[in-house]
Amino acid sequence: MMRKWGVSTELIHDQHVAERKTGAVAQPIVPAVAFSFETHEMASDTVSGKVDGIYYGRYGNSTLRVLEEKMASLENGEAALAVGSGMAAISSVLFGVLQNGDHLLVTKDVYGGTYHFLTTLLPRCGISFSLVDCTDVNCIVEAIQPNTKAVYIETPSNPVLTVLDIEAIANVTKQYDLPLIVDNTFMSPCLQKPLDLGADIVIHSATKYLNGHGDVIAGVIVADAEFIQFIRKQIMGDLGQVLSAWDAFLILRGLKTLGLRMERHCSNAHKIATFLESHPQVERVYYPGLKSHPQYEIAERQMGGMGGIVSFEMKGGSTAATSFIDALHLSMISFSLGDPETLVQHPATMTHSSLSESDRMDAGITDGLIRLSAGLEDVEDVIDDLAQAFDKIKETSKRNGEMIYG
Ligand code: LCS
Repeated sequence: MMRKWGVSTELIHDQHVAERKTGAVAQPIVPAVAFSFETHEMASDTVSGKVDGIYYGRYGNSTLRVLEEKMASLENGEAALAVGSGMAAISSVLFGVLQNGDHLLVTKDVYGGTYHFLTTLLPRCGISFSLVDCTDVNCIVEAIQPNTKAVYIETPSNPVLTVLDIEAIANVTKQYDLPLIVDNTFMSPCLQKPLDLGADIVIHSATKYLNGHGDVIAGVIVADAEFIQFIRKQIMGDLGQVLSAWDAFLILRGLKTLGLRMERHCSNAHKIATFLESHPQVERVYYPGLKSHPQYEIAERQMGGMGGIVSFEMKGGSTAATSFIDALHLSMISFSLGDPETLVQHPATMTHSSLSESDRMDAGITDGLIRLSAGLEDVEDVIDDLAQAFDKIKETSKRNGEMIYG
């Protein structure tokens, strides 16, 4: 029997065939909205779903199909759907599993946009939710209500990198016959495959590592073929969340280097986390690869690498954190993550500004917290940049007679 391909080979060759007419190796972009049929019967069978096919661009097209097949294969799922953003993936999955009167159980620290959707759009549709500490499976069991219809987790979480035991949570959700939805954005299928651990639906913001170059907004859902077909026809199509063929091409191109990029993101993040952990101006560092991380052992067992995101809390709270960010030269102040550039942001006032004060505190997002997305630079240059910013704010605080750093 042939040995199974390694992940980097899979990323490059899986579902990849040279274009038949010209032999082109790079993925052709098909911008077509309309797809023609030889007979009326073939057209009507495609619309009804009797035969699988592509018929109108709002429901997908042939470039998207290549991306979808590749993502299904990488996540070891039956089928996938590419959509216009990570939030389109999240909203269409949640609208797919929930309806008026239902309840959703959600891990207590999720991306701020997901929180915004939970607190604004879901209640308008008569859907309730509870934020739960999913590091303890007993809390999940206790929070299940008679109308609970799904469990939604993000691991590692944005921004404090809480690692959840997917297998242990899946054991509970299976017992209660609830679908387990996992946002796998921070890991990519290179580092974590939630379906293999018992999850039912995987979501990605492809805007991040999958595309990897900061020039596409996109999302991907991986699940069983029936659910994907339902979302494609009933939700994505009606809400108009489709991705463009050009963006699908860019993600397919980005995926070819995902293996290499993740290696560099992880090793840069680890070195940055180690530097930060020993720095006297830092109160606490959040990185799953550090032994001090509360779920270090789960991370070691569950993740193929510790990821590219490091969060840390500055001594001196909000003023220290924002002055530090302003003092950086190389790292860029920006939303998003998973780009070649090291990106730094202040979750309390940027990505997670929509959280209520108490939910923000429950999620561990203090005023002094900074999130850093390690880029692909030479890590010494990033560390030098961080070091000069620490020195600069220390001098300023000394000049102002503050006693933050002793
Ligand atoms: N899931 C996670 C874990 C995310 O971090 C994001 C975006 C999304 C889903 C939504 O993806 P999008 O619709 O933007 O493609 N995270 C962002 C962040 O941390 N900063 O800016 C966006």
